[in-house]
Amino acid sequence: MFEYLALAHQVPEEWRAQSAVFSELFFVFLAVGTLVGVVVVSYTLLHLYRNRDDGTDPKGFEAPQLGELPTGQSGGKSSKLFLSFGLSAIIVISLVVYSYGLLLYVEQGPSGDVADEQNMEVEVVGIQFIWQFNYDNGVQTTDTLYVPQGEVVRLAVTSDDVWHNFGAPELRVKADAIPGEYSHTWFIANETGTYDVKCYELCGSGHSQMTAEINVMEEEEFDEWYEKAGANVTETPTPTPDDHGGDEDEGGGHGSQPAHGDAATNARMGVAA
Ligand SMILES: [Cu+2]
Repeated sequence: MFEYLALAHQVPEEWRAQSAVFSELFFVFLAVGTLVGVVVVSYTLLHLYRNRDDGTDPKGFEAPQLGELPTGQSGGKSSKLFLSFGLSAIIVISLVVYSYGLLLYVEQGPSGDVADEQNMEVEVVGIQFIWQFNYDNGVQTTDTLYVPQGEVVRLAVTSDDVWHNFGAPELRVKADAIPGEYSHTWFIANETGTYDVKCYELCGSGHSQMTAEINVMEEEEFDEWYEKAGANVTETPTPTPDDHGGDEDEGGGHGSQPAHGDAATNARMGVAA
C-alpha cells in the first residue's frame, strides 16, 4: 500500500511511474472512503440509539414530510442537511479534480528536458500468438522486451492481425493492439528484473499462450546489448505492419536475441504454427 512512498525518492516528482500514481490513487480513495464510511455509520448508530423506542411519547419530534425539503424549518434539521450536501460536494469535486490531474499525467507521461533525453520508444506488435518488439535501431525481438532501468519507455502498440491487448500488470501497463492503428502508453521500471506480459483480449486458440516478458536491465548492460544487437541488423529498420509476414520472424532481428530467448521463441513458434 505504501509502495509509492518508497518510490517517491528514487525519481523526481514529475517522473513518477504509472504504478506509483495508481497506488496513490488507490490509497487516497481507500482512505477517504473509509473515513466517510466511519463517520456515516457512527452517526447512524448514534441516532439509532438516541431515538430508540423506550416507550415514552416522542415530544417535539418533527417527522420528515414526504415531498418536502426541510428548508422552511429553522435550526438543526435544515442546516445539518445542507452541511452534509455541502461536505459531500466538496469531497467529490476535490476527488474529481485531483484524479483528473493525475490521470492526465498518466496519459501524457513525464515531460520536460530530462524526460525528452531519457526516453526510448518501442513498437509493440501483437501477432497471433506472439509479441514482437521493434526498436528504433532496427533491432527486433520476440517474446522479450529489453529495457533500461529508470528510463521512460514509450510504447506504440499495434497488431498485425486481430485485436490483442498488451498488458504488464506489475507495471500497470495496458494498451489495445488494434490492426492499422497505434495505442500509445509508457512506463518506468525502477527495479531490474523480469515482468510478465500477457494478452488481455481473447484473440484465438493460442490466446492463453500469448505471453512475453519485460526484461529490465541496468542501463550499461542494456546499452551494451542494444549496440551489439543493432550491429547485427542488416535490414532496413522500422518495418511496416505488412513486413512482419505473419508467424515468420525476420532474419536480422532473430539473431539479436540472447541465446536463451531462441529456444523459447522456437517453442512459441511451434504453438503458433
Ligand atoms: Cu492476443
